[in-house]
Amino acid sequence: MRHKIGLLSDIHGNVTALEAVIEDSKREKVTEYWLLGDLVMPGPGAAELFQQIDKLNLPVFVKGNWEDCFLQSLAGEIDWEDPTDIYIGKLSKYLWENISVKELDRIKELPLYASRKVNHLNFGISHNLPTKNYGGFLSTVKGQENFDELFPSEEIDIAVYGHIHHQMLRYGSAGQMIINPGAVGQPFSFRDKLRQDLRAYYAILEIDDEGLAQVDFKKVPYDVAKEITRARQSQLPYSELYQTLLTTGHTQTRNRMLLAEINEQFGYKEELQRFLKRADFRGASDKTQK
Ligand SMILES: [Mn+2]
Repeated sequence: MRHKIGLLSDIHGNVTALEAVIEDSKREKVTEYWLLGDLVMPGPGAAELFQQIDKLNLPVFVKGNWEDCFLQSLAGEIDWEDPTDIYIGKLSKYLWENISVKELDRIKELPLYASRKVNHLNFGISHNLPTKNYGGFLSTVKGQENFDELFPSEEIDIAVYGHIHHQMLRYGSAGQMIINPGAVGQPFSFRDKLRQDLRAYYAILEIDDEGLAQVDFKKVPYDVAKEITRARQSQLPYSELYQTLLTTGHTQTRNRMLLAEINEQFGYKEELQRFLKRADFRGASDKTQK
């Protein structure tokens, strides 16, 4: 049987990019989708992201590090001296306010790793490493031994992961394949000329009875101005930084000087401390509205 599988990763709250990719994938007659994590933040997308993915045949959804950052912020795991922690905390508050209990529970229940058999091929699917969804262990320049850790079992023929925001195809030491579809909502390259291509990236695997017939690395144009307007209208915190991200490809997550200035200007630290102290608040189970 012939399958066309859409690999979607690192949407990062960018609903407009996600919509464009879904539309393109329908034209391509994709039959199922695997979501490799980092669906949320720092973009304005919240409940709409779930509405979009719920329209898809989506048997795989693994948890990215930003999903964990969100849950950790809500659990109060914040270094109050770190402007980046406050930035992520404030974005987490925004997301919490704009999703339902059901969606929050869904994020909590996501697995780190999934495996699928398609025809005779075994796939291993993770955001980053099968047991660790964060860190730079699998960036493009790392050594072969790092990439071999994508294969926790001898059974796996093809490993699929996201996280590094680069489209990539390479091999494991035992001849296995490794495929990364790049980022839907936040494409990136260290190289200036390559980073100028800020379309929405994803990939399609075509699998037939003989094997992996085709890997199609795609880049889909989308309406960046519309996404920026969405961020403003949703009153997304740090929306000016989000605009910079969408138009230059540069994230400000680790620009602690700039984040400290914005946090100070809007009183985000105190606001977040008040929010997390609320008696009716503590993660999912106590959330009764929306
Ligand atoms: Mn990630």
